[in-house]
Amino acid sequence: MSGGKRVLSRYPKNPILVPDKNNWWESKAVFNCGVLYDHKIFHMLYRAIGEYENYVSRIGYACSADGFHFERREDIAFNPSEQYERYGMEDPRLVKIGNRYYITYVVLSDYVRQKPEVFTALATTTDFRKFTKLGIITSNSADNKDVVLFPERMNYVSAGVKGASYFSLHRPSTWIGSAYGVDRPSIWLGEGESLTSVGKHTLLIKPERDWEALKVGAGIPPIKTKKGWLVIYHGVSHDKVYSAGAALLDLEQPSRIVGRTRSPILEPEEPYERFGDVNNVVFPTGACVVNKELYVYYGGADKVCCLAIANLDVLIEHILKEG
Ligand code: BMA
Repeated sequence: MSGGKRVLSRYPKNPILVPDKNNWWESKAVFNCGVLYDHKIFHMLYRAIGEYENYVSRIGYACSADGFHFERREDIAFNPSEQYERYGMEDPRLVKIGNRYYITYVVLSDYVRQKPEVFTALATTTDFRKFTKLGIITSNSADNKDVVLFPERMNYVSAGVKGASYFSLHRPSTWIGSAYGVDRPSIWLGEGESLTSVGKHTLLIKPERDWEALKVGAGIPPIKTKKGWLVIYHGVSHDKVYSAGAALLDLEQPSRIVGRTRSPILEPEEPYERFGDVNNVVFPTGACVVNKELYVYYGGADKVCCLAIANLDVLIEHILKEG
């Protein structure tokens, strides 16, 4: 067992959320959940599939007082009201900026089986009941998913001028080739003056090792720690195995990587990670810090929601040690 795998421990009673066969929109799969801990409540938005005919995803809401036992709402949390959402809303990621919650989620230009173009959209809420849709935030022809927002606006000084920017991580799959300096889909740092306009893009994390050789994508929204912004991302191997790695970004200059794990901190091992609608997938999409412990929520085999926990300091030391 590699050192990395000892850093993160699976919750022994995984999975924490399974399909509800009595509820039409979430009867087949519930996975890839965004989770946020705020005012002693764990808020969860999760991707749900209720019929396989067109593999359309919807988004459900659940909440918990302890992070392990989630109570779900019976109705769809987040209804497709816009034309761009009609083929599915996938992989919600959640952050709180100021006093609002923001959700980035994937939308498709057509049904999954038609090989649609992929975009990411943004929405906001204050109560998880009423959502305001802010539209698509990624550019055309970029096939862009795995978009996560940093939870705050960051100040900078450039040429003596003070400013503030919003940062995000995103994965434009078509940005490959010599013009982009990378030959596999990679994680880019986006920077903009608002959450919906991102003007500057910097290549950040590209595949380097076998377990992430095919592509990488951001997982959880970055978490601010004393040693840097903590990023947990997924990597896909040539055998299409989805594992998770971690990195630390400089607090003031997030384009600078200060540490990155060489081997995965989580790999599909348990049956609920190895066998599902897509086999061999661990797909982290949310994390919270509670009493110095990091709760990492992830999808297992595109079928269920799972949890693994690390001591935050131990994980950070591990990332810095790996280089
Ligand atoms: C990615 C996304 C995720 C999914 C993963 C594994 O491209 O579609 O929602 O969990 O593939 O199938």
